Amino acid sequence: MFIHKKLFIDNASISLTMQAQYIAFRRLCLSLSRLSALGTRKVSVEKMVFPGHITNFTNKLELKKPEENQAIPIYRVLDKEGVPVSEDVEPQLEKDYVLKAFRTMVLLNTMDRIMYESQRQGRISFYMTNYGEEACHIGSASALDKGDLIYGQYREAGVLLWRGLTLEEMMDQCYSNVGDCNKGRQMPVHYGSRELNFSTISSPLATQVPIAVGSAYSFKLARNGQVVACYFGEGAASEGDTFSGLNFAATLDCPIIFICRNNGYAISTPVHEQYRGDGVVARASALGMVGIRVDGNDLFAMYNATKAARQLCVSENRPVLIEAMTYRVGHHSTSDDSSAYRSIDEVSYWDKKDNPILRLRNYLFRQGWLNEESEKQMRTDCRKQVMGVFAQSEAKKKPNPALMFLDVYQQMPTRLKQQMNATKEHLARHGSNYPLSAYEKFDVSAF
Ligand SMILES: Cc1ncc(C[n+]2csc(CCOP(=O)(O)OP(=O)(O)O)c2C)c(N)n1
Repeated sequence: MFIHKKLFIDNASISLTMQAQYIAFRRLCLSLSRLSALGTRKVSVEKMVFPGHITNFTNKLELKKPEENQAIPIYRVLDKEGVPVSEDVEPQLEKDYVLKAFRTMVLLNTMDRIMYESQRQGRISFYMTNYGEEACHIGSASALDKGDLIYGQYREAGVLLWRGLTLEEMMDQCYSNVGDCNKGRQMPVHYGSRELNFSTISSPLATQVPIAVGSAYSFKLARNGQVVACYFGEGAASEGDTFSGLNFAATLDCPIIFICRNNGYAISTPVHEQYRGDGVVARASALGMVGIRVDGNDLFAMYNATKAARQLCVSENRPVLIEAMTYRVGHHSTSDDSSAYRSIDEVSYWDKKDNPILRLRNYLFRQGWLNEESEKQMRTDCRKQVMGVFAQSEAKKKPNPALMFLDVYQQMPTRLKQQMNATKEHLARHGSNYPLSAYEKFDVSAF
């Protein structure tokens, strides 16, 4: 017979095994504002029945309907005209920062237009634009620390641009030329940068989420004061990996900010076919995580929310989920024609009436920090800059084809070496059938 040591809490006695669960769950309960009153309430024997749960019994048969909960509101600082929504939330950010943010948004938009056209002309194989999501990227990225590690999905080029990835590095990646960080191996827009702490993007949706949590856990153990930021779309949020990642982050108390870009569509799938609940942020409290829904078209709101989330992550080792409400103004990718599944009027509203770049532009004009002339100059400069780099990237050769055999493993296995040598011999005999002039020399001497 086992005799459990007893712990007495307000007349209730629970076993030691339950004690640990009790403490963990009580901490969680205390953190949720709607349950905060429990902190002072007496816990009776009847309440402590099931491991890890503290709540009342009820004799009222009530099926909980989610529609009875109020939808979580959207935090915003500027309205869609670029006017602060109230005097108390007047953005406190400095002129230099705001102008730099605006310029980065315009630069991203300019690059998108040129690269999109480039794909239409068959100069690159694929492209994905960031139209409509510029403030979501720049607002969040600018609130992070340089040492924070970022995992992205594929539609976060603005985050990289803000971090300092050069236009040249981006275009080289899209052209899969010698300057490409992936050595020409991945599709366009799959950027990455070790120097900028941005983990290389890969296509399978949501796989970055649990990996990002692992990194955040290692940051926690290292106590390095850094956080991880992990971006994903609301479509990717339906993947099993997203649930696993969020749940691990919550139970392991990881310093990670999840930034879900809810842009209304996952290719042709609208959100009403993606989920039935209150979007993605409602899942935060279900998992014991802090959450906030933000107007993703509002640079200031994104900045403030990310900054606050970061502070909480660092000071309390708690994950935060930010749901950024935005709209995918462009097609999903160059392989998509979105007019097949959504109206031109709908797109036009978000492009012309509630657009993050226009909103910030209006704010800057009102502040007297930008005018017609300086804006025109800025746009001309951005275009010149993009076109200059574009021409350079296009002129560069493709990488040494032998590189396709490198980095499969850290050390090249014998069989792979044999395949590489066989390819070399094959090209020596049949090279005229391949576009070798566009490539650097097939060279195996380096490895
Ligand atoms: C595991 C997996 N399933 C399906 C796909 C195909 N796919 C690529 S993008 C995409 C839609 C993703 O939508 P969302 O996460 O909302 O991001 P958005 O494109 O709107 O930015 C799908 C289904 C994939 N890449 N990986």
